[in-house]
Amino acid sequence: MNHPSFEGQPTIEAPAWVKNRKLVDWVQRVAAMTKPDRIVWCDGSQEEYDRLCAQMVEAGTLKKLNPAKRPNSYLAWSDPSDVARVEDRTFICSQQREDAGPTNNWVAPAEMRSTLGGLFEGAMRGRTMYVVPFSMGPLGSPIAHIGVELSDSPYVVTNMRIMTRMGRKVYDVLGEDGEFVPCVHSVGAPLAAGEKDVPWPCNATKYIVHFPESREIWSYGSGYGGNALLGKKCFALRIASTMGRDEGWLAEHMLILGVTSPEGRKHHVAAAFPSACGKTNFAMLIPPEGLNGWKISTIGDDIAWIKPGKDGRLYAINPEAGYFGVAPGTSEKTNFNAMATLKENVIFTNVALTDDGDVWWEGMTDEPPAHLIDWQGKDWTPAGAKQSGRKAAHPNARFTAPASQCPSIDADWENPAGVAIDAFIFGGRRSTTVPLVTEARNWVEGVYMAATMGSETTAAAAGQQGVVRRDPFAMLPFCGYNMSDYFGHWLKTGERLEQLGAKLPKIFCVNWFRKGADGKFVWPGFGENMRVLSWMVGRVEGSAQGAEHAFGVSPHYEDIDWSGLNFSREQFEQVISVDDAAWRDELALHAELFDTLQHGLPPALTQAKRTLEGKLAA
Ligand code: SAT
Ligand code: MN
Repeated sequence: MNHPSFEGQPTIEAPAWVKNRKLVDWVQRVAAMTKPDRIVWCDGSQEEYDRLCAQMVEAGTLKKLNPAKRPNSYLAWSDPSDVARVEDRTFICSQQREDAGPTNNWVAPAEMRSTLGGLFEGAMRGRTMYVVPFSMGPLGSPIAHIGVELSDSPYVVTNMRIMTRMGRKVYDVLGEDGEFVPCVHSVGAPLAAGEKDVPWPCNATKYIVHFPESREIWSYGSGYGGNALLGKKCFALRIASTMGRDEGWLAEHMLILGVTSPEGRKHHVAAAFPSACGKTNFAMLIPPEGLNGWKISTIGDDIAWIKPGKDGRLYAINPEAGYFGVAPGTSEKTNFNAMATLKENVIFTNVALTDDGDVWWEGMTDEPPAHLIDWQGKDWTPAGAKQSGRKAAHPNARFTAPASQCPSIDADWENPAGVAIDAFIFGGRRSTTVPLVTEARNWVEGVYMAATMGSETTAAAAGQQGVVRRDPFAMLPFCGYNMSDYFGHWLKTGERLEQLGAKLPKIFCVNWFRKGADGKFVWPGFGENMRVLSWMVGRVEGSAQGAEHAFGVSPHYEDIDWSGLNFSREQFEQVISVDDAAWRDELALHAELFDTLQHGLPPALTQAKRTLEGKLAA
């Protein structure tokens, strides 16, 4: 198939296997605007991946790691200013401001299009524009959707090949007139003729823009993670959440796991935690000593697409094909399965380089190596770090690894029909107030818990860390529409399922992060979280006991299986207790949130709040 060239532009010859006219037209239009030197239609092959990696090694973007230690793996160091998502530069440009809601940055679509027009004009000069077709979800699954990203970053192409089903097969599913979400990405660093490139091009000006009505994504100025791998937060959460609102399904910031009891009964759980709060660890959990009869299998570690089935149950798929996980803190002890997943075929970003050509990060081993090159390319020694406090790896350093390499991967992880969800878990990072685990007494109370969730901020987003902010459903940075309407959508989903006569999934709220007077975490977390999970399974099956308090049901000390762990009644009290004064303050913060979200806030939630206040006063 040949297409006419136009002035000043390279000939856009789509390969014969690209049959989608709309796609070819769009590529032409974006090329005419961004003016790349050449266009490469990616096929997703291993040869293409290897070639791009070799090119990036040549350009200094990647270092090839020692193949004896870490076969087929690479290390990228980003520009020090481009290390996390930029929430204040992320925009939802719906026609109506109210449709973006008070928690999103909104700019009128016409105004934003004119801004983007200026930024993208000639933005890819001197670079290659890659056409990256990808499927979020198993190819052809009724829950999956297709996107195409045009990017001038080979780092994006190689990461997208790990994170999504990327390549030629997508065109077969797309056919001549299939729908796709168009995603345009530029690092925003055009090259003048003969100008030498830098290893990590980016721009101080950043725009991460979503047009929910036309389902478009435009990203400018960053090469990093959620800013640039547009299938992930931009498509699979912000755009997909609006698709879900319109079509009656859910796109959530959730891991998905299978939990099999010692008796062989299997359940599925989807759990929402904010970025860098341990979703990957929880999804790959290995049961501790004493609970070895239990088994956890991994379906996804970050995003769930969930659609109601005809039987009234909710079926979830993981739209991704890889993990973009936080490296620091990951070790054989904290996440054995992740470490096994990282043995080969990995792209590391912003971790440290060892003298023998491997990687290291804080928490990977008890003893740091005697010498490293840190993520900024500087010499690093443990003694030097003690003095300067400088980390070898950036706190938001990441690994990109294929999901198929995870030893705990669930047999159904690519099942196009998804898995039926039995329970939802919502969790934040809170050093005080919120108990280890609480079960909501009903769907509305569960939605209330999730809606009012708070969490201390982490390094996954630029900005101050460790301050509590409300993060409803762990979706604050990811909901593509009005948060109040999103709550309404959850309530409606529950009503619809109930009408179908199905048993609704139970909803739990957890907090692994309560601290004692010494400032240390009281709950050991990681594998020990299995004890909490097994209690939840007992509640789902109707066998486990609990104590009712103002906010729901929590276990007594006796209701948890403590075999193999020394955890005293007093320690348990520290993580499970409900302090009335602290909760009165907490409810005042819920009131603040509800004030902000007033417009369109479902009355059922205001009512739920009044009920809780009544119970607390009683
Ligand atoms: O940078 S990402 O959005 O991909 C990771 C995260 O913040 O969860
Ligand atoms: Mn995430």
